[in-house]
Amino acid sequence: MTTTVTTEKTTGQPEERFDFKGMIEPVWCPGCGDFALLNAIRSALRQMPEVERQNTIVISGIGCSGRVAAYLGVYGFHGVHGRALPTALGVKEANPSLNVLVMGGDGDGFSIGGGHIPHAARRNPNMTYIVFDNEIYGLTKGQVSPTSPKGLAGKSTPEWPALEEPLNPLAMLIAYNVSFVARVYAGSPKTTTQIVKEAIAHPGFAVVQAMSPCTTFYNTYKLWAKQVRTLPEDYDPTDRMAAFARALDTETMWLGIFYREERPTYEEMIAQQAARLRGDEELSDDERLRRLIDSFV
Ligand SMILES: Cc1ncc(C[n+]2csc(CCOP(=O)(O)OP(=O)(O)O)c2C)c(N)n1
Ligand code: SF4
Ligand SMILES: [Mg+2]
Repeated sequence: MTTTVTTEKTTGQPEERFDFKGMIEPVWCPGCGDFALLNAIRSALRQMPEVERQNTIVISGIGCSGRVAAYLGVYGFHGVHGRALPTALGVKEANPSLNVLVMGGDGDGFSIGGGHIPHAARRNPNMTYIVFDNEIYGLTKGQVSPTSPKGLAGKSTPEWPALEEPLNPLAMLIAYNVSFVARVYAGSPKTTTQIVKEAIAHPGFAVVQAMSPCTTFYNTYKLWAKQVRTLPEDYDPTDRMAAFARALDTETMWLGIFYREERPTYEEMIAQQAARLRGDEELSDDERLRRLIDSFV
């Protein structure tokens, strides 16, 4: 059931805001971190007057987390495993006025779909990708994922603990020059809401690693509770080397915005290129006159 909630507009007048609840109740296991992330994302959307349900779409991957497309009351597309990002890029470039949110798991985003991230980063589309990272394949019953710690024996492979080193998604995203890189934790919902808002407001490709314990196949609540800390107040997210240093500190699970940079978005660049090819780009009077004279000589 969907309801509306009352918020205060900047004018001080109460405004009815849609609560961004989908029509389907989540079927996640009790205690799954995805519940807290879903609620934090809904709060973020509610607090952003510029985000309306009719101009917002969630493109999700396949996995427990991928179900989120059905649980948010906006347009949704539950795509193919590992292909949420290219699908979202197509949607965004076809209709740049949409708020495009991409969501999926660590397996979906960093394993089968991992090759799409650097190319999205190069293009810098104005969209937000939230990776629900439980360090396990939840939907398919507990196989180890690209972020599982070395030595973790998934429930489906109890005699064969992971031999591989885990990926470091934050270091990878910073190396790819993703223009907004952040980490949040399901156990810190207020910070999550705040950072998701900033990610959506960021004019460019924003990726948020959202740590989400899987109570059924890899319950990390106690472990992560000891590891999480918020980035210090004087931390400078425009300093890329400092961002690397924090990302490489794997003893602490730092939460916050690691890195942000503003540069032209793919939509802006496409629009400029198209205008240039059509010959209707915005030119100064001097430039128009120069081109007119050139056309006579
Ligand atoms: C092409 C393809 N390969 C494999 C699968 C099987 N599969 C479905 S979900 C999934 C992994 C889910 O893990 P993750 O992305 O971390 O999501 P979670 O369930 O943990 O939220 C896999 C391997 C599939 N659906 N399609
Ligand atoms: S299997 Fe894990 S990730 Fe999937 S719904 Fe259950 S607790 Fe959540
Ligand atoms: Mg997972």
